[in-house]
Amino acid sequence: MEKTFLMVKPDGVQRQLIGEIVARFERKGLQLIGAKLMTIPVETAEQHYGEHKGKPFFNDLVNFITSGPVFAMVWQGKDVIEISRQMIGKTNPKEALPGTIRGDYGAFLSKNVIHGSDSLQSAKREINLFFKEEELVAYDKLMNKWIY
Ligand code: IDP
Repeated sequence: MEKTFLMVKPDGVQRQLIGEIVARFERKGLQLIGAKLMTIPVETAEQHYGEHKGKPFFNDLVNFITSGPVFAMVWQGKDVIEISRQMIGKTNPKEALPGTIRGDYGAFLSKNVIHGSDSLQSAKREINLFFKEEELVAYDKLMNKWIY
């Protein structure tokens, strides 16, 4: 089964959206296999957003993502990367469709509530950056036979 890294950003945690967001992915039929509330060390944030290094918003991005706790998660399911990106919506909440997480809860580009891996490669990299192997819990979800 495919895995992805999803993270409620500091704005989402402060706005008490963790439950809403987890509920959406659960109802979609995806499986939570790891989660933790944590404050991201600056070096980890710089690695996580490495592709944006050198861009004008990079420092603000790192400052923001390390400014308060995030809720880091690993979810599993068939095509989970594409499905979760669809559910998250476009990067800029102004353009994200209603019904998506950013479309429903976000109002500003740099405070867009949630992060989700955008490819198999970034999912692997981000899961390894945030989670140790023993923090991921493999378990049979009986409901899966009604989902797939
Ligand atoms: P994504 O989060 O939808 O994958 P990325 O392009 O990887 O989007 O950008 C990472 C994060 O950086 C975005 O979620 C957003 O919060 C922030 N960001 C992206 N572009 C800009 C910008 O032009 N100005 C300020 N912040 C930006």
